[in-house]
Amino acid sequence: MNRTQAKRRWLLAAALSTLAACRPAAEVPAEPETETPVPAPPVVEVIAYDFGFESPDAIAGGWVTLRMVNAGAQEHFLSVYRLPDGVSWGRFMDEAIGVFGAVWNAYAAGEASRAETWEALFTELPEWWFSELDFAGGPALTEPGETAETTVYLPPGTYNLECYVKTPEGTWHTELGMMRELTVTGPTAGAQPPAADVTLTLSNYAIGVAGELRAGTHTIAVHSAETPEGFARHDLNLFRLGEGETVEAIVAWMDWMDFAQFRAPAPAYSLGGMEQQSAGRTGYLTVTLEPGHYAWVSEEYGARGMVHEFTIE
Ligand SMILES: [Cu+2]
Repeated sequence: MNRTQAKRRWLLAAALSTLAACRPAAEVPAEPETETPVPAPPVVEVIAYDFGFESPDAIAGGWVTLRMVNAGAQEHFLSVYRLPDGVSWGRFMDEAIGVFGAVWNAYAAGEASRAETWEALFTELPEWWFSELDFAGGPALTEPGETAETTVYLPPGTYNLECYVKTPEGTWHTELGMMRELTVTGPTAGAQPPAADVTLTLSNYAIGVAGELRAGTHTIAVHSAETPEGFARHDLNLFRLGEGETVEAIVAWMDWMDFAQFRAPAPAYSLGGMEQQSAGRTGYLTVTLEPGHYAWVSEEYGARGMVHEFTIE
């Protein structure tokens, strides 16, 4: 290398270093993140099968994502509710489920009319059934082979996991084993629910929709604003309607007091939703929507107008 070449090299290096010094600030590597990330809720997997739940005996509470895998051949859901303090799962089975069974069996045997049976449920079930059960939500009706999840808040306590769809022959899934005790221990530190892009508000008796449902994945907040006058609390089931399938047929099928109804299979494809929540609760569900025709349908209050049909282009 002669002196001229060396000088050119030096000039080039100097020019490059000047350019580097003039880089816009945006290209300077950012400072490392110092904020503590908010922990996502832990995922609790529950396998629903024909007929039972495979789930942990005990979990930590707080915000929890309940993921239900339907490994069965019939639709299942995962209703999750906390028993009153001092009521053990065994006592719950005797005093609530036992009473429900006796009232239902009298109805099935033709010893009581539908109206009398309805009345008997309100008079014979323990008062705490109506006032103290804390319905926390959970994945609603889900087609065999599908997985559905909800993120809900679980305070410590004793819970019941339940699915009461009927078999094609008319037997409650609960009678066949779809009831399971779950113990929830002290809250998980700091877990927060996901951010929602759509909110569905359930009141007496309407579904309020805030936000827009488009093709893709959504996190939907479902807020139960009021306690309905009926047997069940507010819930929402999501269905995809095929050719010729109607919301009217789903609403008729949801009538669990009709012996011929609420038997698997459902009259449309079920994609989860939010099981019953006590008033004041908000739960979150994540769903991926492809183009098609859909409906949100309340189990007990669909006949009172709690349905919402929508189309994804
Ligand atoms: Cu079931």
